[in-house]
Amino acid sequence: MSEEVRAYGNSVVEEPSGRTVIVSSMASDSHTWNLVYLELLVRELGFDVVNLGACVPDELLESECVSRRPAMLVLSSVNGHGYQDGLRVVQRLRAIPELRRLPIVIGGKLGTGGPLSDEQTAELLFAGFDGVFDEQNAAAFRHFAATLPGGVSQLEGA
Ligand code: B12
Repeated sequence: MSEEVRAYGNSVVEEPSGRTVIVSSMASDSHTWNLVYLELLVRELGFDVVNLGACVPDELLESECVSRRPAMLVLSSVNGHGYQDGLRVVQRLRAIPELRRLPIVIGGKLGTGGPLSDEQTAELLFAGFDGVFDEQNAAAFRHFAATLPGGVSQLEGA
């Protein structure tokens, strides 16, 4: 086994590989092609991807992040509830000590009235997101991901 393991509670978790990114929807959202798109995009950036799929319960997101210790968590929502779901989920994740420094971003169609307001975006960032990407802002997301350890820019520089 190449990765170090250590005890955590009643289970055994792997130390972060630095190359795995979790892509996920949140509990209310059943759309899936957005996740397929993100999985391909993140792979193109040089990462391995674990795609948790649609309608992911908060508890499953928490346990997957704690056990896999990914390089980043990418949340996607397009059903219009992303702002509310995102606020709830990121506060829960940030309350877990192991996940306080995990890069967490969200994107998609996050509100019901078009793009989020600057105030709503600021609230999501204040609640714990490292990036909030409107659906038209894939370039900014690519830039963010490429600066993470394990991303393509790091590999090219090696
Ligand atoms: C197919 C579809 C469905 C299917 C989904 C089937 C499936 N297996 O995915 C079904 C019928 C189940 C469905 C249901 C609903 N849907 Co629907 N659906 C669509 C539709 C027509 C296409 C979505 C799609 O697959 N797009 C293709 C993918 C690749 O594109 P995308 O999802 O837009 O994602 C892009 C960007 O948003 C961005 N992106 C997404 N996530 C992220 C994350 C990051 C980090 C970044 C950088 C970018 C990013 O990148 C992607 C590529 O550009 C859209 C309308 C449309 N034309 O977009 C409505 C749409 C998303 N649905 C909508 C709604 C309202 C619903 C329902 C609430 C309808 C209802 N009353 O029941 C339910 C919600 C169900 C639920 N619990 O979530 C609305 C959402 C409105 C909003 N956000 O304000 C839309 C926009 C339709 C509309 N114009 O009103 N839907």
